[in-house]
Amino acid sequence: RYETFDDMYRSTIAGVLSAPEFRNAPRGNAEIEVLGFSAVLHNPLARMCLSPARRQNIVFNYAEALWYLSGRNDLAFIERYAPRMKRYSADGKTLPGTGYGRKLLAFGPDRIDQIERVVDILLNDDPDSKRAFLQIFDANEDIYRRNIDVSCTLGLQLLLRDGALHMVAFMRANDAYIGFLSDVFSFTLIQEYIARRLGVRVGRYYHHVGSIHIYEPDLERARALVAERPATAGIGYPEMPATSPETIEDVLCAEGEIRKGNLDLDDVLRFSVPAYWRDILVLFWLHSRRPEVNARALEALHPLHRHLFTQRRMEAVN
Ligand code: 5HM
Repeated sequence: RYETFDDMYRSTIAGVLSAPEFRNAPRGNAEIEVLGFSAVLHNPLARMCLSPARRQNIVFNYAEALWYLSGRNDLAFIERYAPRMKRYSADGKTLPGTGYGRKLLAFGPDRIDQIERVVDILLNDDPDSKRAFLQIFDANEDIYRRNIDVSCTLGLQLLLRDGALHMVAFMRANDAYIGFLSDVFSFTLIQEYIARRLGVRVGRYYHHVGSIHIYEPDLERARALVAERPATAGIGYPEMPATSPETIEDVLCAEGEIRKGNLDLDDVLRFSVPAYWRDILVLFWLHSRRPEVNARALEALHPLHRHLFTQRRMEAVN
């Protein structure tokens, strides 16, 4: 059990490095691997990695979580924040496996909004339910080697217990150095969003993986990360306020305007969404103006966002 993701991340990587069960190369990619991995995160708001050796891309992390909540799976949205995602798109337009948003908000031919369904079940149908499950991987996916983009996440279960919303994530495969960081970030943000929709506390986050692994090219950086002295936070974590689907739509709409260059900093700072979401828009705005770093925008950020953004910028400069 871990209090923060920072601890969970470091210790998981150390575990895979020190006691790999297998060395193999699925689809030709050499890796070390552990099977049947599980861990529990007690504070899902502590979803950031503070390591100076890792320098998490916080702008991408929020963009990915919002991309999931947008219900879209288009490359255009996420490519702006992670140009390398293009490699996983077979048609150059969509990411049907990796773009979980479509699965979450418009699953299958009936376009089931799985998030609204679990909110409705836990609010109005059966708060004790064990069925509030957001299915992601599905049997219609082409799982032969020829497909470059198959969902790694099987699904996310929500359980409302003693007034707190717990999430249990099931993954068939997880890259402990790269994917783990962004997956836990996005999933716990979705957990927090659903908890706010229900008006309940955020509970624990359980992470279960069939194959957790580190790819050969990342081994050196993974070793450097575990050798480093653990970072101490000392800064509080941002806490999401009550958020409706309309607020998410407003945030996505503002992201679109920032993308088109239509908003200056004052427009963003005045934008009528709760401060938590405005902070994330400031991150997108800063990203849109790179390599320039606007001091006033930086100053407006939550201290943790400022720390992570600045730390990442240093890497870009170095
Ligand atoms: O061969 P396979 O489909 O498993 O290759 C995809 C790899 O991407 C996974 O094994 C995992 O290392 C990584 N991955 C991840 O960690 C991919 C996704 C996208 O669904 C993810 N986390 N969310």
